[in-house]
Amino acid sequence: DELVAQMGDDLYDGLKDEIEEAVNILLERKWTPYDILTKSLVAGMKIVGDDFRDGILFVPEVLLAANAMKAGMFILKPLLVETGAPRMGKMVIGTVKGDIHDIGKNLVAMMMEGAGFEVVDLGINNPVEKYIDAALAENADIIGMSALLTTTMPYMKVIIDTLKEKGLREDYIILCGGAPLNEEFGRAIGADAYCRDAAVAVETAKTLVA
Ligand code: B1M
Repeated sequence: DELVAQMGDDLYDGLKDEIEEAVNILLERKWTPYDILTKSLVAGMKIVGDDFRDGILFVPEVLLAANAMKAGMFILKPLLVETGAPRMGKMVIGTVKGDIHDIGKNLVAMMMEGAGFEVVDLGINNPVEKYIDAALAENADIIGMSALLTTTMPYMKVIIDTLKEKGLREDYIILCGGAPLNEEFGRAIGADAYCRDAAVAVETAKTLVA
């Protein structure tokens, strides 16, 4: 699709207005919000990520791309969330300490809400106390952790170990995700599951709360 290819270019160039316009056009063409997310925005961000890794793009450009992506997600959010699905349970989710990446976490939060979960978003750069205080105060069923850096992902184990120390570990379903993680890592830190993407997070949460 020509428009989707153009969106890839526009995301790469950080063109927020163009991304918003294209998302609206795809909606008019009856694309589902989920397809718009995954096939245009997430796919486009992958290219940005590859060129960031390879030193072709730098932080300022990637920030612009991220902002354009967020603008697109902002349009899709109410459509993903308003499904009238029955209430499934409550999740607190945040990006771990030292890490400010939030696009993937936001996407997971949106899709969880769309699936009927109540979501409390703790934002970025969360120390262990933030997770635990919120999980207790909100009477959450699920704790979700996101990390995008190899240097911040070990902090997830700190959170789980602290819950264990306090005798709270078994009170929550603990899900983790983020690009540098894998299933083995999830097992090693003692999470209930590693979730490859937002759709998997929803499916896993549904299975585990049941
Ligand atoms: Co950053 N960055 N970044 N960055 N950045 C990565 C992660 C990197 C892989 C880029 C690269 O080199 N290819 C690299 C990490 C390398 C490593 O750790 N080995 C990197 C780096 C190095 C950095 C800085 C250190 C750069 C610097 O300053 N020199 C710095 C760190 C800042 C910090 O956190 N302390 C930095 C900064 C930034 C920006 C601010 C410019 C920006 C973030 C903007 C924002 O988030 N508001 C940014 C971005 C955008 C990226 C890339 C390009 C894209 C991330 C993204 O949004 N992807 C990223 C490259 C990449 O990931 N390949 C990169 C789209 C998103 C939908 O996918 O987040 O994977 P993702 O989420 C998925 C799944 O992983 C999963 O579901 C989501 C949806 O399907 N998931 C979960 C995620 N969290 C989950 C939680 C769950 C379940 C599933 O809980 C239940």
